[in-house]
Amino acid sequence: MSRGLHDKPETTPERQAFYDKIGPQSVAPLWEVLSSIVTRTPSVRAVPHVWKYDEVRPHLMETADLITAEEAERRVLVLENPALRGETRISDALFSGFQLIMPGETAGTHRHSPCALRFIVEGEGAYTAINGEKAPMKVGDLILTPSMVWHDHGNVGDEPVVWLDGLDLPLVRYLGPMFADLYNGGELYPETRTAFDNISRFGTNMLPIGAQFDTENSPVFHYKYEDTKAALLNMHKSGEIDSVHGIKMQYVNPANGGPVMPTIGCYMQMLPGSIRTERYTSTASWIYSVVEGTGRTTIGDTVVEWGPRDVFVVPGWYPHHHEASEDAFVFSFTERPVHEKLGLYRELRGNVTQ
Ligand code: 1HN
Repeated sequence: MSRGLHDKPETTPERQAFYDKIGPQSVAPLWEVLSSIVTRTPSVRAVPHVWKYDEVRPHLMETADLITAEEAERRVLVLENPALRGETRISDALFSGFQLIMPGETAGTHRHSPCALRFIVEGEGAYTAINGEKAPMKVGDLILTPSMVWHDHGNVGDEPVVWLDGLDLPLVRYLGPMFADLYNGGELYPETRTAFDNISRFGTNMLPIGAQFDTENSPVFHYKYEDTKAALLNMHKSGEIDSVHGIKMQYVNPANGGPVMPTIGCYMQMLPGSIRTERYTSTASWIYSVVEGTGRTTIGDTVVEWGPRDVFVVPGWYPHHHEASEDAFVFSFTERPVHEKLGLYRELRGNVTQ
């Protein structure tokens, strides 16, 4: 841990006796803790880690025999940061987990104040319905369920479907404003619009005349991988490659050009084969989910090897750089928009030291 504002004063017996005396009144000396709290640079609790899909998948498939999606409400295996076991989080501010839905199952309609994204990892034939509008899932698609929108999932296909959930749950728990309801005590929200309506209205570089927006959530809640990948591949043809990010695009809210939800930003990047990026260090944490390709990422002193469907976490202020062994497409999400809104965001590019 980096040194703080001052050297912690010695805890003499006389001082300890004083602290013991004042403790019962719920008061404590700041100078005993100041150096460990106000550090020169971030002291993040989460550690770098990779979850290999081939190792997690058998456990996930076993859950299908253990509990139904209905009984579980959401059949999710949480990706718990090894340094934060039991805290239901992948990084200090974010939640992530793999969710499984089997053919014929539904996961009922509910809503909650934490916002969520799903990034589709395996299978076809499932959907998420948002306020009664279905978003049919394909591998690599991004589907958003912003704060307090009604959502349910179903699988009308004939194979298991798995996606990665990402939520700002730890952040909302910390701040306090947690709210959640079941739709009509457990009913399914009725179908309101045809599938892909949100994309037609808001996701084709056009907006309905008179459109007005009263939230920071993107009115597009489904971003198809075929479109995302086509954009990155075409950009690659220009030959312009960012030394830190390769070719990296942010999914945006077409109403304001900002992140797709107020607390979570989502990105897709192409790392052309044999690239070695320069180091990137940011105050925010990043959760990466590999769609295609193989490579490795060095996060501080930790090296993680990755391939399709693997997930890894880069906690805040860890320098990291990527090496791709073949053309790779990697999705990521981050609480960076929160840092930016609070005026706390910082980043370093390359081998600068702080
Ligand atoms: C949730 O509602 C979903 O709707 C997924 O699919 C994961 C994790 C924590 C709290 C609520 C979903 C969740 C969740």
